[in-house]
Amino acid sequence: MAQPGARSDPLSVPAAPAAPGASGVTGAPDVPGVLAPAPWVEERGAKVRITAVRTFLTAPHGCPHLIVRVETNEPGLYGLGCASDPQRTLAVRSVLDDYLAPLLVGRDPDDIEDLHRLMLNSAYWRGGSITGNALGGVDVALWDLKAKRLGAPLYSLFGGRVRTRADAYTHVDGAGAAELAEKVTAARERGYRHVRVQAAVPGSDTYGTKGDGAADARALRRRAVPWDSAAYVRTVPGILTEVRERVGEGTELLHDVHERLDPRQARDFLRRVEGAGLYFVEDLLAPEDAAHFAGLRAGSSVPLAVGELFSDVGQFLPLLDGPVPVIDFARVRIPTLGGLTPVRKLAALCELRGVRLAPHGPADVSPVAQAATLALDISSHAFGIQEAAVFGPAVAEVFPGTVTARDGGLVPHGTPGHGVDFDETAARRHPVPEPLEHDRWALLRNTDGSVQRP
Ligand code: GCO
Ligand code: MG
Repeated sequence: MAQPGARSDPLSVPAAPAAPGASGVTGAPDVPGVLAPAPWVEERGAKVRITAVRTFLTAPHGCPHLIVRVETNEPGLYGLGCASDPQRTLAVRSVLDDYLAPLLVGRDPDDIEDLHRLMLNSAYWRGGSITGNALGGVDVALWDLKAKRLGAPLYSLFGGRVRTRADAYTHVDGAGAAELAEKVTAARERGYRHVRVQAAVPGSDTYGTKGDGAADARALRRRAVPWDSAAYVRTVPGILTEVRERVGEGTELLHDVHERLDPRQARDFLRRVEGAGLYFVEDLLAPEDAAHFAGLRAGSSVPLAVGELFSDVGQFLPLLDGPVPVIDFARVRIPTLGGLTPVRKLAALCELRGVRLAPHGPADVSPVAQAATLALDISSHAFGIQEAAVFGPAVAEVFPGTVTARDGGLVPHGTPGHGVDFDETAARRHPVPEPLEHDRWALLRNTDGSVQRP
């Protein structure tokens, strides 16, 4: 792909070397290049220091992944994080290469809380997925590094295991109830007890529509077919209800609206889908309409999962507040929310408020982020259900240790750190696509020609 900023190496950009004495900080001669080290660093006499924060782009299954490697002066000791934001990959990479790497080189990697606050403050302005993913990539790498230093699996640092496996859901999509019920049954036979079901809507572009032949595929790529909310609300609840009738009880069915309804349509959708016995409906509304979740909860008993588009854990607070929370599942995406450090705090609050975690984990979350998420799932009483991507052999080659679902669940390896490594040589065989090639959903329009807001 094109490499803006004239990067010399298409895959790896080393951090700018710290100029000795560049900080001009007196009293910290053993921390060359570090601007204002933490006051206790000298006192502690820490031997391990960050020597580089490197970023790598790779797309072994077509979706761009941005991997962060925090390296140290101790031979072989490094941590790996995932900063993958498929919609803003290069901007996140710039935050890492141009801002966070120079800030971090020379520092003691042990003080994760301190470094997280320092990185957050360095942006001055708050929020946004670009800062969030960059921070999230470094944060997970620091946790991985700390666990490796201690020779412990990451979940041990979070209090240890509270379960042996994280139940996971897989995806099926298709044209109608008969086809979908067959696919749910097939997923069930592969061991999944939780299945997300997306149904095609005739005449409307939506998730679950693969198109029929090359002409359809081209139209879908251009998003030439509009999104039709009214048809979606009329059609999908009935299909989900029929799928439930066909598969019977015992398999949990989930559905993702991808934030594509307005509050009035969302109320109507919930009313129509009551009989489908869903495990949850995900993201009925765009984040801008989040104030309406209280009304949805008051009018329906269908469990709600919310938050995939949030880029700050604070956005969950109004939904968890009040006499009773208005959501059932917090849909956390660990890279976007700034990593494990803030998400663990949110998880603790969810536990206290009786809300479950339903971490985001489709194929745009790399195996590194998946493994970090799994460490939280396995150690938190708030855990509810994990979305699990099905990664192919090319992904497992780039990411040795990739966890794959078995019997409908994910089990961490128990090796030090989060347990997933990164093969730089294999990664080079999978260049990332051009920036606008990946996600064409942004081009989607409504039947009246207006832009469809996710
Ligand atoms: C999910 C998500 C994905 C998103 C994707 C965007 O629940 O799995 O909604 O389907 O579309 O993460 O990059
Ligand atoms: Mg989603």
